[in-house]
Order: sequence, then structure tokens, then C-alpha cells
Amino acid sequence: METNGNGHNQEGSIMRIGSRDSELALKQTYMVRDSLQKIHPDMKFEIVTMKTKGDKILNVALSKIGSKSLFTKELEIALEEGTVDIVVHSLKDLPTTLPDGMVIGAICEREDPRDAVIMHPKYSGCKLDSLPKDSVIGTSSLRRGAQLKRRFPDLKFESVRGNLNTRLRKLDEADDYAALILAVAGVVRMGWKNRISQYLDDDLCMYAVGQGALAVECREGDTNTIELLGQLCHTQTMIATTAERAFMRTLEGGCSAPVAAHTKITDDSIELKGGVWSLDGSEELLKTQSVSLQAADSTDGMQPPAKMAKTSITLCGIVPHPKYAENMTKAHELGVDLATALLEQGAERILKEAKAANAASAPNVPPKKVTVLSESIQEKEEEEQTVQSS
Ligand code: DPM
Repeated sequence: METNGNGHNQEGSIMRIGSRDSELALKQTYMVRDSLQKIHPDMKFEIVTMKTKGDKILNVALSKIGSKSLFTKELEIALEEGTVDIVVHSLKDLPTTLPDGMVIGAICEREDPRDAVIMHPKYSGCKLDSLPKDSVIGTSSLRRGAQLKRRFPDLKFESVRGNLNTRLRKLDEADDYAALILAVAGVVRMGWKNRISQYLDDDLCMYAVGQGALAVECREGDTNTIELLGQLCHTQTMIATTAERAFMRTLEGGCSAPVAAHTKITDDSIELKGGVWSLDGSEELLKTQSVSLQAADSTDGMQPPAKMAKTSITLCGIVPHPKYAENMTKAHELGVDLATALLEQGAERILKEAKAANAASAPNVPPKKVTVLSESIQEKEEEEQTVQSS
């Protein structure tokens, strides 16, 4: 993998940041750019926007399109080709296995990771349990659908696609949906916090792995950039999301699987609750495990992040931060252990059936032709698709 060798952390150098062009993606990219600009006042940051497959296919439920890197692939190609140096993503949109040569150099402090209910204006004072019977809730997430069908059998769930602006318009300007379920993080970043009628705690709806956190992806060998990104990393978010991603990866769940997490982290311990559901929510497997963490590592004698990055492996794509690499490794083991325990209790069958039921539930979309810009990324994706459909 080639780097452009600009020496980004030198005065006056330019770093190019790739982003999807939706309003939410841009807002998230501005947040990361502003943090970087604060740390490096002498550097210049340029934003390069592009559309991804997930942005272009708007009429089909996400879970039906059948690719794990829907919102990320075009950006990763730009990264590989050196058109951009870093890419900002919602962590939950990043597959737990990244394309060869790509790593997550930083995960920033997590926003509230929960899901929220956005009511149609005519139900503004309501909660899910006070909506009329047969009210239609808009969500394309199998994870949300499965959990909420279980808890609210009198409600109906229908797919809704499009970026957040489109969805809110579909809610407000028609009578098709009584409410939408969206991540608090996205709603807050869009400036719509006042539209949240209900926050869903883990007893009602556990969140997606990585939800609420922003990740910065870069080239594996770009040690200057990795070092620079080290300062953006948020300790507890890095540790918590490492556990969640390890859980997801061990289950082999993609964004089309009803898998969810709930993590509690303090300075000295992490507790991970994981869940797997059948599509209709009739089956539920839940398990919680915890592990103690080490007191904040001493920085004495530590290698700088760039050196560390060269020698160490990543954890589900995340470059371990040298100051708390050990705690990230413990968190990773926790995620693997929890998933293994659920697999022993039958999670594999539930997920297999959920995937099969999802694939059979609506007409299949003919695969869209994608221009092959990068052999390695394309091959990797095909591999993933084969794994998914097997
Ligand atoms: C993924 C899912 C959704 C997004 C599936 C899930 C929601 C799809 C839908 C993996 N990515 O959560 O079970 O509702 O139809 C997405 C959102 C954000 C990042 C929007 C949202 C914002 C929150 C964040 C779409 N990706 O979930 O409301 O940064 O974590």
C-alpha cells in the first residue's frame, strides 16, 4: 500500500478528508475536521465528498442489498488511490472486517448510543405503548424491527429508506407512518433533538454495534496519519466499541442481522450485554458478561502510536492505542467470549434463519453494476458476499 508521503503533520501540509455527501455525513465530517484543526492549527484540511452505493439505491431496504460495505466502499477506493487521506464514517456502518490495507485510526467520543422514537406531529405527546393499535412504525433495521415487534406486538413495522431529511419529510408530510425509530446520535447531530419523544433503553431496544461513535479510517501504512489521529481517540469509546465489534464479528453478523449490544464502561470495568433475535422477535437470546480493566496505563516508556501501528495487529480493524492497548485487547476477548457463549446457546441457527427469512421476504434486486476501480476491494467484497449467502 502506497502512501502519498506528504508528511501530514508538518506545518502547512494539506490533509484530504473523504465523506459521503449527505447532510449527516458532512456534519460528522465537519466535527472531525474541526477537532483535527484544533490540534493542528497550522495544517489545512480539505473535504472531498462522494456518493456511495448505499446513497444511490434508495428504494430498497438496506438489509436486502446484501453488501456489508454499502456506505463505505467508494470512499475506501479513494483512500486506497490516495485521492483522500482519511475518511469519516459512522462506526456502525463500517464492517468488522475492513478491506486489506485499511484501518480505523481513531474512534471519537460516543454520542448517546441509544435509539429514539420520532413521532408524527399528531402523536407528539405519545410513547410507543400509547400509540393506537396497528400504528405503522418506520424502520428498515432488522435489529430494531425484531426487538420492537417482540415488545409491541400491536404495532406494525414497515421499511423506510432515504437519508434522514427524506425520512423526516416522509413522516411529517404524509400519514404513512405514526413514528420513526432513529439513532439519537444522528438526530442530535442534525439538530432535531426536540423531535425525540422517547429514548429507548436496553429493556426495549438495544443499539447497533458501534452506534453513536464516529470512526476515522486511513491507510494501514500511513503512520504519520495514524500518529496524528491518535489524539482524536476517546479511551472509553475505543474500548467499548472494540468489545462490541468483536462480538459482532464472532457472530458473523452484518448490517442485515438482528444483533444488538449494550455496553457499560467505567475506569475499571466493562460490561457487555449482547442480543440476537429471530426476525419476528419471537426468539431472543441475551447474555451479559464483564471483565475488569487495568488502571489507566502509564505513558512512561510507551512507544509512539506510529511505531506501535507498524508492529501490532488491529482489533476488528481498529489500531490499538498504545496507552490502552491492553484494555482494548481485554475488551476484544470479552466480545469474542460473549458471542461464543451465545453461539453455544443456539445463536447460529437463529441468525441463519433470520438471514434466510430476510432474503426470501421481498423480491430480489438484480445486482447493480459497479465500476471496478480497485481489484482488491472488489474481491474482498465478493468474498464477503459469498460468506454471507452461504
Ligand atoms: C446501520 C443500520 C442503520 C444505519 C442498521 C441498524 C439503520 C437503518 C435504518 C448499520 N446503519 O442500526 O440496525 O434505520 O433503516 C445509520 C444511521 C447513523 C449511522 C442512522 C440511524 C447515525 C447514528 C450513528 C444507518 N448509520 O441509525 O438512525 O452515527 O451511529
